[in-house]
Amino acid sequence: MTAFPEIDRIPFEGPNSKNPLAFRYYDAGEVVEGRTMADHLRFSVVYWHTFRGQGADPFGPGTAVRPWEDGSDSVENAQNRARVAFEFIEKLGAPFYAFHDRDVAPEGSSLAETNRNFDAVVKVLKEEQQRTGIKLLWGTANLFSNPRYMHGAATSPNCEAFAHAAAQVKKAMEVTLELGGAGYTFWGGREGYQNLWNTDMRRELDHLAQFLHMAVDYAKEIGFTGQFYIEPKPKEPTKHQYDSDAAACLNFLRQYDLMEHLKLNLETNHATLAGHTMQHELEVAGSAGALGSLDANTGDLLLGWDTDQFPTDIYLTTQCMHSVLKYGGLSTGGVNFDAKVRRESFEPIDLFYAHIGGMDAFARGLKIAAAIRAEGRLEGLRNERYASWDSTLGAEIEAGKHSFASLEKLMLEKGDAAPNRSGRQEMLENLINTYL
Ligand code: XLS
Ligand code: NI
Ligand code: NI
Repeated sequence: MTAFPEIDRIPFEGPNSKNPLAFRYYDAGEVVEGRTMADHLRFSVVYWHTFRGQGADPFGPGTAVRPWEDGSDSVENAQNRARVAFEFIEKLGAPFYAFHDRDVAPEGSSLAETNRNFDAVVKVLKEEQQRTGIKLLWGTANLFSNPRYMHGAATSPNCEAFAHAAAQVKKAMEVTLELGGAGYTFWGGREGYQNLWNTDMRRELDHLAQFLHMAVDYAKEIGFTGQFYIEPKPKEPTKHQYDSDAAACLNFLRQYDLMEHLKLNLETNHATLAGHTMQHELEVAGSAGALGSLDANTGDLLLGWDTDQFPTDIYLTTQCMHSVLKYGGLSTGGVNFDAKVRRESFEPIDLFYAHIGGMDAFARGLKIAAAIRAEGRLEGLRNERYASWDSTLGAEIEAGKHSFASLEKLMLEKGDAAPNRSGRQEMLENLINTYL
């Protein structure tokens, strides 16, 4: 049985190709800055959008045509879907995938039954991983869909919701270990608040930290050495999510002594919802040594929610890959397409077009970023902007050899600071455009 009989493995055909089912820039084996594109980009397909998304919106039901679905919530249907997913990922040529526990298998009437359903599908995932060589980028648990988590999971005022979430994450970590996952992600689904009159923020944050410490402890206990990630998002589903942006996550991790255990999984549309650019978030995480993985997508300029569109903007992917290269590359992380096809793009083949476009956009971004770095003009001009810090005075201040008193003495003698230099913003923006 094949779900995509008309599609072969997506080939690389180069920039002149007119074939919409071919890569024009993503050539897995091409070497950039000493590593293959496949190794730099570590593309990953998400199960929740690509195999569970139905195209529903608040105004109408799903539109997606998925001929392999039998319409039931059975384990058999879930197992069959898993095989279809691997056929898709293999034909696309992405080396990784990512899933939530509840994406892959149906929830039963008790936790024990749910775990049995999960195991039955994990068996197929494992077989398919072995058959295809496709690997798990990260696993995660859905701690936000079931009504028991209406007030949050780790931050719920109901301690049994917390306990249930703990049991769920324990199982999801065991499965991630069994499938050889390179990481495990915590995205705070409903870990936030709708209203501060009914919220004990300090207590909720303490609980969230306790929860993450339990996960760290359990990883040690079972020998899971994959990377933990925390994924910032400012709002949706709650009005205010605690992990609102990279800076808030870093502050939380530092406050609760978790910095060494978690890195950040940054998502473009979450950055923009927070009023930041993705580049800003990448710099915040990267400069703190906490850049872990990317949830690659994009929002819509005119829509104010998490539209999770496939990234096609070369300027954006150039910024992403420039920061990734600058901070030493994605080691355990990847470029994970947390993106969904539009409701109007309802045919199975649209899933291919969407991912091919995203992969090509990132491959181009990688090549452009590498070209910028190879020429070094941008870096040179930026360093020049800070040249005063390499002078005697700058170096002395940086080395901690000055105080307010010594600097006051100096400035009283000089009378005023040396003139500033132009920031050259427009010139640098023009420079970047010469590489596009
Ligand atoms: C939702 C998040 C979610 C995480 C995984 O907005 O992006 O999909 O990536 O739980
Ligand atoms: Ni995400
Ligand atoms: Ni999202």
